[in-house]
Amino acid sequence: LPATDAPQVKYPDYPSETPASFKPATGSFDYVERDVMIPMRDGVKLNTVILIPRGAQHAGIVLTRTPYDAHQLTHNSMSGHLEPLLEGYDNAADVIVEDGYIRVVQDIRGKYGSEGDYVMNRPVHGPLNPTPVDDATDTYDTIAWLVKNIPETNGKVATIGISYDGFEPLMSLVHPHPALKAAVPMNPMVDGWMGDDWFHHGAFRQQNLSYIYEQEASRDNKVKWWTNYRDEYDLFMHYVSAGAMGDAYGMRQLGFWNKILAHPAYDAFWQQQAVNKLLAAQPLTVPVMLVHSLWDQEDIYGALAVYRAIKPKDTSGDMVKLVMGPWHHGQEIEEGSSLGAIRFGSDTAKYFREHILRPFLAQYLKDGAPKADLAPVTAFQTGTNHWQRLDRWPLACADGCPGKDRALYLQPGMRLGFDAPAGGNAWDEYVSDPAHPVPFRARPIQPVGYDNGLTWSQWLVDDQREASGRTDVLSYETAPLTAPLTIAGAPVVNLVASTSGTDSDWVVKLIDVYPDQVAEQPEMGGYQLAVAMDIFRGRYRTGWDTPAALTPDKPLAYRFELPAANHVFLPGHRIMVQVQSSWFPLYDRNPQTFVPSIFEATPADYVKATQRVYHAPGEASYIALPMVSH
Ligand code: PG9
Repeated sequence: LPATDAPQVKYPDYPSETPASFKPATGSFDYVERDVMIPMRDGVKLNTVILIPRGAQHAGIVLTRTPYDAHQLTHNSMSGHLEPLLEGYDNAADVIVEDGYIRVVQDIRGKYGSEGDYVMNRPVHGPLNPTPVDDATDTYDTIAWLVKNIPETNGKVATIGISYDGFEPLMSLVHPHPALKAAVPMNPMVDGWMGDDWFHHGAFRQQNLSYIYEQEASRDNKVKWWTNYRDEYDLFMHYVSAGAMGDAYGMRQLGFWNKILAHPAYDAFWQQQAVNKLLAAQPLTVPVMLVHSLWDQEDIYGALAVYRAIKPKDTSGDMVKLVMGPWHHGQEIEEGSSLGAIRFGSDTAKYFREHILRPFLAQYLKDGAPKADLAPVTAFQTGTNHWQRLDRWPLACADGCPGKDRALYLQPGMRLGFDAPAGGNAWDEYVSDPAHPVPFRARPIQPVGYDNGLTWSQWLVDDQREASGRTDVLSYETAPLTAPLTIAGAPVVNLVASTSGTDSDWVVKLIDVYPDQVAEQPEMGGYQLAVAMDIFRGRYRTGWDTPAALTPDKPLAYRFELPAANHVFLPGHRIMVQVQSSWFPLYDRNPQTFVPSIFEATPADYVKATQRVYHAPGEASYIALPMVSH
């Protein structure tokens, strides 16, 4: 392209057909667009797209702050009508447009059209952020400007967003602006190490390298990731460790990648930016609706962690609502009648937007609107496929809940049952070979993403039969149930296991096995649907911030929560528990040799290990099921 500062050669008798400037004719549009650079308290200006329904008066403002390009998010399909313009990521377009809200989407500091420096999930001012500004102050300053400079508003603002954009409504709750009347964090990023995007219980989600690369390499994400492999399994095997891969891609130029390399354990860097911990220490002064996806393949930890942290502050019972739907990450603003092969009998996402989100926003943004008739918890029960109005969550737990956990024991003969093992063989074993890690889904493994043809969003509901047939996966199973078995909470793994190595990963899956034949949906015959599964990196067995070598061949106890489930195992179904020691390439391989940091493991560190899972008296492995009596 010609340099814009090159001397322009003009031919007066043959002028350019492109005018010096072009002004789109938007008079017929049903909205007015104002793109403004809003100054923050430190002088940095943030690019803000403001879309006002034409003729709006006393309208509430629905604000999203995003690292994903405000202009793109508000111009999904060029149209003179607001709804098609807003269709797409992060816009509950039907609710926002039909209820006449002013839609504001802003590039966060350091991204796309905004000025300033970018820091991933910028920690609040404090030990991790010495500057006087963070996403809380930027939101405060933005809201102050909006209610002062948009005459069409009634001065009421709600923050809303999904994922990283769900992290932002949580930040708006820290020293909130008085015009902030409600926050709707959906599938929010909350604790990147414990259970959201970067690690799960210490195992690194290495397929997100491409995200870090593109999100950090340039302000407008124009520097794109590259690969020479169709199958991501081959890509990550080629580079051996995530650290070596990062070096091969030049990622030590990227600030956040260097912070990940420097903090492989759950040290102060991660603990001090865990948003649930931050909000637990804040007063709760703004009503919050937390939206959680039961099959959230990206941030399955965040919403419920925040719910646990702030619900105790809700003395009125009106400040915190929780919604749990049978969705993948962000599916609440898409079509919600199915996820992969799993059918829900109705469009659960539209139900959420129409009957839960719409009245909640109206109550706080519309002058004179009625109080929304919402239960403290609105949860979709999978298996039976119906919505529930609940007074609390969870319904069952170790103590303090209406229902009690009940131990589902691994038993000899690959059985599963509520009787503690009384005899038989004491353990089962398999060889975990880092040269042949267990794929987390059928190969070829696709990249993380939502582009056409990618099914990343569905992987949590993939049929687990692929894994159950492997010799390095143990599968324990009950007999077919004769009565419904209901769980409503977080299953807790209590594993007794040994490894011949000095470090090890343990992946545990709680699975609903469909009957061998399902008349109304034949392809579901024998389907193995995971209702809760997660990984635990053995080096953190005695402390999240203190990795320690495992004693080889010694049965050791591992205890960790699986994601919450709200599920009924129906009669004729069986319950299955699978145990394995790799989940590749989503998670980096454990070399099974204890090293200071797995990011720096060498090829020689990767060794086969013999894994044993115990089910003997005194060495019983079980899942504490959050059971609800019928
Ligand atoms: N939480 C989502 C994500 C973050 C980082 C890596 C991959 C996904 C998101 O904000 O889309």
